[in-house]
Amino acid sequence: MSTLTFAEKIAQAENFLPINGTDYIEFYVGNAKQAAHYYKTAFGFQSVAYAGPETGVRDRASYVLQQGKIRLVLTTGLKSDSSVSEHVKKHGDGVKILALWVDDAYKAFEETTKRGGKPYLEPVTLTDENGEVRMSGIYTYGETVHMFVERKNYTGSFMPGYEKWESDYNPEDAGLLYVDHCVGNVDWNRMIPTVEWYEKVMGFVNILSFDDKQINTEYSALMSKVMSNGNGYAKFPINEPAEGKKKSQVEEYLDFYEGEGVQHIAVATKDIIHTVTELKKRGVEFLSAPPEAYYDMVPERVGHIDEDIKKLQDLGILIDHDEEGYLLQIFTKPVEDRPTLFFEIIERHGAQSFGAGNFKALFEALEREQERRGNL
Ligand code: TYF
Ligand code: FE
Repeated sequence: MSTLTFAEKIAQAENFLPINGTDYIEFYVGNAKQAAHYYKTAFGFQSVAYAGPETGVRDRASYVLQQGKIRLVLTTGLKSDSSVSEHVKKHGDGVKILALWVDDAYKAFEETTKRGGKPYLEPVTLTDENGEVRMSGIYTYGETVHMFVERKNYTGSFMPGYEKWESDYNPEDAGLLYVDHCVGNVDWNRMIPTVEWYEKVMGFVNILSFDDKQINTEYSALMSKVMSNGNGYAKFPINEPAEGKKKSQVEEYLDFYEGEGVQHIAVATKDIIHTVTELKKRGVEFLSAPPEAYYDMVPERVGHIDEDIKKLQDLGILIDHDEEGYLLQIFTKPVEDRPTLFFEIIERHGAQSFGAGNFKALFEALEREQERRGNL
């Protein structure tokens, strides 16, 4: 049992790859125009930029949305031979790129590829009248990519190649602020190699681990290790399926995504009651609430929290704590027809952990959905 705090653990990370945060998350989807409408209407994202045939891009169309510091890019292929269309044919809608904001995209590429990172994009400098953006990229698990984005003085809406997207339709935001963590699902026996890849290639450290004994409800067995960079601004838990009574939720994902990929994106809010109330009003579907007994136990299990437990219960929000504080979290159902990517909404009050005390309640709710799909 380690006695280091999270701050002490992440301080052990190497710093050959300074990261300032998540720059953007790019989804490859079947219909970017409609996906953009969904993320505006249901999640409260705002229109930022567009690239497509009108801006000189021939094979794809991309819509950039923003809420707080969270930037999403929704990209679709315009012909079946586009690499975007091929990705969507295999995986369905999903995350292609987890882009990290770095100080030096050329150095990021050099440092990571010399440690074994597989190139996706050689360093390039993109320029327009608003300045310069430098980018490079390497593959991580599956076909997923980490792009390194350097934007010291760029004043345009997103990056060269995109035009400002001014829309007459601007639903109010829902209080989402920043990306807290992005979770990857990897194949059987691939968690340890993936963790070692983050250590060696990216200089990350393992700050938390859950084995299949801890994460095993009746069916939903999995193992998980959380990787962090040196300032905690980039956190990537890695899940692997484990043997259980029936099919692991991670295995269901791998079957339907047809490979490894991003399982969930956790986005932070300062007022989860407001955020979740808004999202529900706008049609976002969440996993069902745990039973009454879960909420009866909260004072005993977690201690004092500032929020009204009754309100959290009405919304189905989960509560957990660690040595450093508490956290509130809730999970959407998958946002595609394939049971693949979903979102987590999280509000941290000191706690830097991931809600291990909620695993049982959470995974039982997940299993009810898995059962309804006939995949248990
Ligand atoms: O990111 C995490 O570790 C938590 C817990 O399928 C979690 O959000 C882990 C696995 C999973 C769903 C949530
Ligand atoms: Fe999470």
